[in-house]
Amino acid sequence: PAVLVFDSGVGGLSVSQHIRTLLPGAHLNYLFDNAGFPYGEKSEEYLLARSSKLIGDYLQRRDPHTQVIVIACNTASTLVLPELRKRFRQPIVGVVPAIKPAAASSQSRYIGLLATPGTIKRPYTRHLISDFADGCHVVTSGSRQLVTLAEAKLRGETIAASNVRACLEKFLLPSPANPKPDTLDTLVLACTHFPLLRSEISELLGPGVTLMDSGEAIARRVAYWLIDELKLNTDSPAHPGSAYYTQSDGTIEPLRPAFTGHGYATLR
Ligand code: DGN
Repeated sequence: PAVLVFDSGVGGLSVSQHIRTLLPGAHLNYLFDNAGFPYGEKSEEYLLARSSKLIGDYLQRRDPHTQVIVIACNTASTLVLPELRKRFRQPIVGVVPAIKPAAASSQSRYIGLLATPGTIKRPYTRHLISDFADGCHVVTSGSRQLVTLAEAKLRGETIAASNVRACLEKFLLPSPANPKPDTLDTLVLACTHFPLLRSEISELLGPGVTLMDSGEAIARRVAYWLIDELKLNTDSPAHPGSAYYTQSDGTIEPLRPAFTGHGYATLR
């Protein structure tokens, strides 16, 4: 069964890895909008039009048999899911900040939310916090730079700890929004690029802070939609899948060689 994973860049790879682990027999394709990257501060109109066009064209020209579409990008998901669900018949799985599980597991009732500036300012995210933070104090921070660092890491570049640290200052230093930084025990990684920097982030925040993302929950949701097919296909071998990139006019091109979902090398 074919699953399309969509992101602006390599962030969706963090989600793809969870899907591959849970569903090794699934046929996983990857579409990344490198020409539209980064999504973090794009206008809502742009993101809506761009994601609908790309996914529509992909389904029409590349793989009409796609069974599940994963919007592996918080910045897009917190905005475009209702519109995409209206337009396409396939189930659409989105990724949104893991505020609810973070609030459920925080002992100190003091949590952080790290995302792109776009995700932080969305009404959707504000409602998630007011409805599901369950009385926890929530420190939020939007970072564009950390997305760039994740892309650089997957290109094989060395990432300086001081650069990652600069992106985490809001959680490390006291301020009116974060009066007691030492109390923070859970950080939500609400951008799919950020789990790619999990070890660097964890090193800086220390072992007392649990990092939470939505990758596993997304994989379980994809499995829910594919369960019948997978029952019929339990022995099917892992499929290499294909990756596609974009040109600025929105044309979709296949990447060669085939996408294996591990590392940036195949995504250039
Ligand atoms: N990976 C995307 C997200 O989860 O929000 C955004 C990255 C970007 O394009 N800025």
